[in-house]
Amino acid sequence: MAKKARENSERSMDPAAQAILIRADALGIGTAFTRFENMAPCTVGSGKSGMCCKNCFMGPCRITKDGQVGICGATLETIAARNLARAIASGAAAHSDHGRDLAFTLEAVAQGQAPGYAIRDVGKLWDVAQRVGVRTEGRPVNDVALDVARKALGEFGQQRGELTYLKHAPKKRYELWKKLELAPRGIDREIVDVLHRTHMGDDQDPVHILRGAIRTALGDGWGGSMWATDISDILFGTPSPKVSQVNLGVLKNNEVNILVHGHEPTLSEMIVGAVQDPELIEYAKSKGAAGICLAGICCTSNEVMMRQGIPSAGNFLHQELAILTGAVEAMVVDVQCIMQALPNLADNFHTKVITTSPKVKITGAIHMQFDEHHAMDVAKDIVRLAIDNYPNRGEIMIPDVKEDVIPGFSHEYLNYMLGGSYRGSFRPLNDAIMSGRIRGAAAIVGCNNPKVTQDKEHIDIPAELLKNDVLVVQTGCGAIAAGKFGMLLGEAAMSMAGPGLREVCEAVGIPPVLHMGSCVDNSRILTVLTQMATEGGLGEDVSDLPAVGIAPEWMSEKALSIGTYAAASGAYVLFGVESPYEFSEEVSDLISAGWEEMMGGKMEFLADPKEIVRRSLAHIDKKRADLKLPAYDPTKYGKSGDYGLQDYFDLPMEEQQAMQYGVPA
Ligand code: NFS
Ligand code: SF4
Repeated sequence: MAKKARENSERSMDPAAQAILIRADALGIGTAFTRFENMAPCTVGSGKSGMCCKNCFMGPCRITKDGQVGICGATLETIAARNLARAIASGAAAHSDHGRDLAFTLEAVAQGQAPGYAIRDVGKLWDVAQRVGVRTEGRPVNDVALDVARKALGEFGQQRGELTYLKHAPKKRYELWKKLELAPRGIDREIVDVLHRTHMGDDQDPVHILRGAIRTALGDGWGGSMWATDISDILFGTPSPKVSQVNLGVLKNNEVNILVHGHEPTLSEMIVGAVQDPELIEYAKSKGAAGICLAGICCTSNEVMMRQGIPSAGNFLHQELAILTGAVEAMVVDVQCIMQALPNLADNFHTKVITTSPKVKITGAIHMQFDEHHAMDVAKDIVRLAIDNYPNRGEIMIPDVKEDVIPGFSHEYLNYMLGGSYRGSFRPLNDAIMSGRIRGAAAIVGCNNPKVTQDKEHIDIPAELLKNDVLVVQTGCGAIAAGKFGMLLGEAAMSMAGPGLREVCEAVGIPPVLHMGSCVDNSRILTVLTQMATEGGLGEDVSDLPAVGIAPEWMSEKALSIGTYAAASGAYVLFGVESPYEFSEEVSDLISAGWEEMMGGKMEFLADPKEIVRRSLAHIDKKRADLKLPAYDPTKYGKSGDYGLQDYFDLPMEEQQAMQYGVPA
């Protein structure tokens, strides 16, 4: 039986989304929101009342009772652990393969075979080279870049030894990984290892299976993702704060609208260049458009927003809504998080969906294969096709909803911001935490999921944490959600943060929610946590820090890989929505209490956002106490959080929107 159709306000808390969902209903067009409501629930697959194994074709085996086993005899625990391990391997593969492609691009650039690209951040190249043991003194930039690219490529196919970046974790953490034999040997090798050991008839000890999965996830966080971030910075520049805008209102009613959606910055950066080509702008005008508007969706959007200030049309659940405006000439996609629904949906309008990755084709989409050796040519062809499509536009409806944002807080920029260019440092941040002005820190990351109201938990959870003087960093679709609701602006410190946090934000000149990039950029958070842990005063390992990680609306396998490497790095990670592994008490305990005992970090799944906040604050306070820091006292720095928008989220939805967007309730 299908679930019940929901009110639009239950589907999304974003007024832009709500407006488009009304339009979708009027046009009789389905979206992920309605498909979710029409989907017959599978209780076994959701983890609530059973567990399903499809690892061999004697099955599928559905385990719905205690003590029941699969045809091969596999227990509930083994099946749950194998399912989790496979999801982690898939997520790690996606992130890491993204990193590999960037390494190939860097190699081609260094060899002069990728016209249009350049090493834009030589400082970062030097920094990375030194970190991975590539000699720099007196060498030409391209030689160093080639060695760095090959060093990176080598780490994917490495068979023995360990990944280079592991040594940049706090010393205690690195030693723990060595002791527990969790240090990944090579990025690809660990992914293959998990796929092998979860094949029918292999590893059948849940603890042991998940150790393999931890090693794979560490190969993502401290390998594939970290390389992806570093090489992106080398090629396209290390992010620093930019002014930009977020939400569907960034689309223009009289310009050619092109959306880049997916993950890798390689093609989207070229499209950023192509849309500025005077010839193409003239061409757009010849078709009756006033110009060309480029915007992003999902993590590609984060990549080009934090480096080039390109606006974001929205996060994961906005991909269909953007097409439903009728105002998008082309949606250009590469890899990951691209709904197969797009080409069919686009058939209702004039929008062209263009796939570009050699790995991704979608029936009904136009394929224009991207190749870093001719990147600008491909980018210009795509822009031309979008322009040619402009005259085919029908009736459009762009919600007048957008918000200013200041994204781009890289680890490097935070150092500069806190200590200046001579004495880049985390000292002021650590001091603020030690004195109790800042109670602790939270990284809020991850997707949208139609199982919960779009963006609601991405906003409610940080709002509550800010009130409690917790500094928040965000990445991925969560960061875009925060942007939509004004949290990525300095003003948010005044209206939403507790007095201690507000004082720090004002002194340093930062928003209380820092946009740190895309999901592969969670590696930046690892670097930040490492520096906080080694700066002095907050212990000596990530597990000592008064900090948490939260994925409130997660949906992708990548999120599980991120959660696992964060936990294995010492963090307490809380997932919202629901637990796919709930039916196995043993595995649920293993990844929480079991992992905490083993490595000081853990993962928990909690459907109730209030409980997520409660446990986050309790964890932060416990870590403060363990560090012998003064207990957090909300009254110490003035009146705590009883001004401005602090009661904002207790208001009914219409009144929140009235305050946020100035529209009458
Ligand atoms: Ni992250 Fe980025 Fe968004 Fe989720 Fe998908 S875009 S890699 S997986 S949906 S946050
Ligand atoms: Fe069933 Fe075992 Fe095959 Fe899984 S591996 S489908 S539990 S027989």
